[in-house]
Amino acid sequence: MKFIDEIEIHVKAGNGGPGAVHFLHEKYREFGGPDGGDGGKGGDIYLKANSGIQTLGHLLKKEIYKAENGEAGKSRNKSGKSGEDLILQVPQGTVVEDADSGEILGDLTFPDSSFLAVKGGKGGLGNQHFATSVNQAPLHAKPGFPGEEKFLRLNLKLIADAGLIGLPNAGKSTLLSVISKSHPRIADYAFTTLTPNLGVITGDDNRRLIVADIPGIIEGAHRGAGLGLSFLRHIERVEVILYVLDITSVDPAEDLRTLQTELASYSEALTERPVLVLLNKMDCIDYDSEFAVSISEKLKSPEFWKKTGQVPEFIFISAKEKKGLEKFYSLLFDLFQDVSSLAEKMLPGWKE
Ligand SMILES: Nc1nc2c(ncn2[C@@H]2O[C@H](COP(=O)(O)OP(=O)(O)OP(=O)(O)O)[C@@H](O)[C@H]2O)c(=O)[nH]1
Ligand SMILES: [Mg+2]
Repeated sequence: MKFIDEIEIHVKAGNGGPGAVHFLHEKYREFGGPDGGDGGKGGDIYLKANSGIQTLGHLLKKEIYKAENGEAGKSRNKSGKSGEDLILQVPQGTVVEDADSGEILGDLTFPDSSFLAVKGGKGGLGNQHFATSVNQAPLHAKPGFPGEEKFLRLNLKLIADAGLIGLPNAGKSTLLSVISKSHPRIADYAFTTLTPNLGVITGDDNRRLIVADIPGIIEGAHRGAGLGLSFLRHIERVEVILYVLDITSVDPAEDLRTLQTELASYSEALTERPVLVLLNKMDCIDYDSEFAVSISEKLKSPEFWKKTGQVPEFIFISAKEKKGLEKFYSLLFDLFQDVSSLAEKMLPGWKE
């Protein structure tokens, strides 16, 4: 199924059924009173978070989603059957907006959370209600009320604790594949990853963190270069940013600057999150080479970080050879000491 993370849907709840006009006919009682029952209520439409679904693509199938109408009232004061509710399954992390006003209506982040999108109309009253002392045989009943109708914009924001941010080819997907059971596509060319991947890291004490791997970001991404920045929505809610740099690049520190600038142009708030810097592909150079030392010096200097005001930890790793990962885990889990991991709230409902 194609990964679709933003769609608009048209939803229409069921109409209420009409009330009935009916009179009691019984043996020996030819002119019994009015006994027309009420119409049934129209079905509601709910959106429900389902951890087994990863995209909104399946909702592109229909032009309009309609819940069932209520049935008409019956004789003998019997109400019509209510229309059945319609439940649309969406991935966890779906944000619901009114497409016309832009108002945020709901956020389906928690497992099995559900949201009443449109309400079915009430059924009309049957003629049983309209008998009066002057009119004991009312010939009218009420029609049902129409069901609500809305255009909704659904926006998927994946749920993750930490997000991998890097230029294309830095090794983000390779890293995700070695720290979790996730199997993202990995290749030696830019923009291998076209849609986000999630993986779960399990720490020594069995604490878990969800890590998101997203497509690579290049200079000018905020103006649409490369794959643009829209994928950053998937890390909007992460607690920690993990910058992945390729140590074999001409100037990894400059790469980091590019990433910071792009991130800031998407959301200043994102740049205020705690950061870890991962210098990947260390199997390709010596730790004590002049180059490695000069990068370390740069990343240690408060001058480099003066905009954010915090000098983050950085670690040399090799995703390919699984080196430096222990230190990475310990620093990462340390950052989550005071914040609760979303994974803890989401799992076990969430499937890797
Ligand atoms: N030598 C070496 N190569 C690595 C390492 N990590 C990743 N690679 C290689 O770098 C290339 C790119 O890796 P990916 O994991 O696809 O990179 P990515 O950052 O996900 O790239 P995009 O999805 O295009 O943004 C692949 O050929 C990997 O095998 C590493 O630690 N050492
Ligand atoms: Mg990738």
